[in-house]
Amino acid sequence: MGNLEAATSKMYQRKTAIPTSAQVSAATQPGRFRYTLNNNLLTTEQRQFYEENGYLVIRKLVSDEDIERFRKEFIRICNKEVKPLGAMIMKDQVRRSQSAPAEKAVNKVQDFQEDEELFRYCTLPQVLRYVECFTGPNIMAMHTMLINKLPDSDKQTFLHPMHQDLHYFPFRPAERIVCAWTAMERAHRDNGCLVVLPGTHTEPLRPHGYPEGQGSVNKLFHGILDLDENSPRVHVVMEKGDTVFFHPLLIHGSGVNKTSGFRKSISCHFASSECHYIDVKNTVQEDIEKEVVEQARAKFNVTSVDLKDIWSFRARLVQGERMNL
Ligand SMILES: O=C(O)CCC(=O)C(=O)O
Repeated sequence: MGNLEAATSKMYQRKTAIPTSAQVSAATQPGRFRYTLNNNLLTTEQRQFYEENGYLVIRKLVSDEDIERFRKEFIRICNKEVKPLGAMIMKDQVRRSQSAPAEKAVNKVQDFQEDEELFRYCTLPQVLRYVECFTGPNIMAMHTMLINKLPDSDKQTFLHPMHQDLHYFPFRPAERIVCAWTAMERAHRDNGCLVVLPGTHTEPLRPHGYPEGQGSVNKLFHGILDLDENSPRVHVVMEKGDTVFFHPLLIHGSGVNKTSGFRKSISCHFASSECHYIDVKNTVQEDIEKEVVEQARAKFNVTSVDLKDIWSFRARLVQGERMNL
């Protein structure tokens, strides 16, 4: 058994294994609301907005104090003072070759589920109250990221091409998955705020890859290959602590950072623990499976790991009961 599998089986034994489809579809509201569940938190207008647009911004949800703690932990990780198990520390391709200091070269810390300080983000009660409106009460944190959008180089490597997050996820249903993305400083057009195509969460998953001519060379920053560049876009300008919740089929991305500062954000994709894994063979997700599995096998030096193992390793229960994921 390799390191990853051993860690997975030791740490993540399922509490229960209850069949899912009936429960998940029972949780789906018939008729008016498809993407949100009945709750006592969202106003009808907020629900309607998410139903129509696929995203919802909640102002000032995360405190300055928490954000400062996340920022300090990010610097500790960059400086290798802490090395969270399984975390991927991704350096920008251009800055890496220029041997810039670590915090000026690291553009992403992914899979920080083993870092207690950063993972606190995924357990913040004020975030989970909103998450529950989309996932229901049994909540898994599935995918974590702290993005440090670096000042642009002439190669435009900090652009995040337009994509649908479901491209990366081998679990369903999409309606019971939501991303929470919190601005760690003001995010605006000049430093590469999120850009969304409202309403695209109602469309199917599209083929993704490395789009040509967009300047993005960073590993696994996939984009939609046949995107209509004229589709109406919204630049989601956010203040520090503002949090946007969005659907995994919503087409989104972010532009280059034209300022001399950084643009940091912390995010987590949450899913109902009643979601189930799917086999992505012969689907538009087949290629991403190969790339992710190859990357994990190289990183953990194991040969027998598969996509489901990788996701089980990342997944953490943050509220309620663990069912299928
Ligand atoms: O933070 C960004 O710049 C982009 C994030 C993004 O696209 C994502 O989380 O899927």
